[in-house]
Amino acid sequence: MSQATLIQIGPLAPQINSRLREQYQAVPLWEQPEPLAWLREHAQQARVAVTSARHGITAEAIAAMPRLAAIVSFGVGYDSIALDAARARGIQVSNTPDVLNDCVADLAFGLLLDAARGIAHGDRFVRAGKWGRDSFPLTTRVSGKKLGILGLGRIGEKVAQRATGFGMDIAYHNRRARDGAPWRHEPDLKALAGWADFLAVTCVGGPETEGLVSAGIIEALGPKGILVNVSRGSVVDEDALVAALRNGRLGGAGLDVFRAEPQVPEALFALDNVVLAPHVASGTHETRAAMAALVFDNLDAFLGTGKVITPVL
Ligand code: 8YV
Repeated sequence: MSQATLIQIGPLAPQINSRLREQYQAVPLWEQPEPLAWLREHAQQARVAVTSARHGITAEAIAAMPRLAAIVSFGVGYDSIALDAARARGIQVSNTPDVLNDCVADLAFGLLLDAARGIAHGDRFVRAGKWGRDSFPLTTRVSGKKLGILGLGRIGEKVAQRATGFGMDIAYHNRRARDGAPWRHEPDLKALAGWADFLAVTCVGGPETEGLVSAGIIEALGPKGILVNVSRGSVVDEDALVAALRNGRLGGAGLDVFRAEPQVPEALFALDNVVLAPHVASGTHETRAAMAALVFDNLDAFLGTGKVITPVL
């Protein structure tokens, strides 16, 4: 029975897949008809699993690899990785922080601008030949407005910096105020939503933030408010969001993430006050290359020294 030492959980970009296969003899788990059974039979010696924020890794898969010592993930989010199972076994987990901050913040700001100013809506209007026949509605000013940030981490901070250039008044909600952050900390998320014109969600995903943007928070943001989410769909009560957007209790939304990707609530397709993106905030050539480089740096560091360089655990 042949044994693999490096398992790749799910497909990444083709160049990454081939480099993993050729240089590290990685076995593509997704090509096995019964992945868990395959792991139990062929991954008893596996030391490393490579995955991504999208594919994650389950507690069952971890349990099926008794010698697993490192999980190297492509992406900053780790809500799809069974961290408790990894922690219990002392398995190192690495992600790709920092290298994507600028691009994620750029897209967050793009979604905000688009949802407020109707860029995609205007594009549809022009392409449909409506210019000259119908009038395009007035939109919402962005500069000088109030921006609330839910989760002032490394990405939230980049969003705040961009907002500074737009002359915005900025406040944020974290469980605790961040040392040295020049922006106002608001300990009550509902108060932040009630104050803000725009609420940008940039916190981590996972159980600690599940449903944080509830119906009540959406209500507080209100009929003129705009919600931007580049974090995880799980942070927002999606049913409440869709209902509020449909009946005008929320002004608009710019969304890069959804609860059950790639499924997007169909009710949103008909709404011109909503801008939809297919989870691409980090999806630029430059940032994806930097993320891939960090995956290989973590992999090489673990294989060479026994320690990953950007650990989550
Ligand atoms: C990734 C992401 O592109 O980094 C993350 O956590 O959500 C995205 O940047 C994607 O999920 C990688 O699988």
